[in-house]
Amino acid sequence: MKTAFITGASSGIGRATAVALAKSGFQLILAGRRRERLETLAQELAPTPVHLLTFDVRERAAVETAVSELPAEFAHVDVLINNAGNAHGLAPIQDGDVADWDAMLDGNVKGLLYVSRAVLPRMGEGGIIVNLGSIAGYEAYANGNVYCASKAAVAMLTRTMRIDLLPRGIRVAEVAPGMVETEFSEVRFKGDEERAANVYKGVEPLQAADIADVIQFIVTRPPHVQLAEVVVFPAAQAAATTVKRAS
Ligand code: 8X3
Repeated sequence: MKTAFITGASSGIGRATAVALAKSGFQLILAGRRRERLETLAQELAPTPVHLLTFDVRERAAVETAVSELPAEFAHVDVLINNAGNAHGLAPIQDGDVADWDAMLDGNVKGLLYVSRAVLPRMGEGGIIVNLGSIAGYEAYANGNVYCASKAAVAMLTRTMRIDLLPRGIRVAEVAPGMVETEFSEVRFKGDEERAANVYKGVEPLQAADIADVIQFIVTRPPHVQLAEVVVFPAAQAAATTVKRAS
């Protein structure tokens, strides 16, 4: 049985990916900050073997300890899904909140690095890493500043990881979604539900399961096939801020 390691598994795209990969016959290492949610998910996934890790990807020591203590049945990792990440705030650069900047750079960029560094020694020929980028990594938009920069870093890290890991036979992909309805906007707007709801107003956004489908496709390709970058929009979106809304 192949093993997939998913960060940010307690909600959104990570959770949906856990469901999709369980259906594809993977056993799962699910990492997240919210233990109770992970436990509920593990119950839902039964009889799929699941190992839970509770850590915040921003805490390097916690990441390293958790990965070093994986039990023998989960010691080899075939697929790593670097999904954990968030947007915090949407403000002009001159008004940015430093804590928001730190959270995005520490989580979206450094967290991805910490997890990859810890997990890579457990991966071998035929392994696949999928990094969750964003259309925000390809297009600048007003007030996106540090979030866009963090996702541009994910895009570039994906490309450079693919080069560095070529000799080891590890494939590396980036999935870059546009508008997906998850807790993303609630987190970005710090619980302001009205502002979050407005993001999806008059639009049928993607659901987490739509992105999970794409990830499932990437990680079930035959060994000679490497997806590199996949940008995924809902039908009503053509670019980061070009959206057709029903009035
Ligand atoms: C999420 C997409 O357009 O809000 O990463 O940046 S967007």
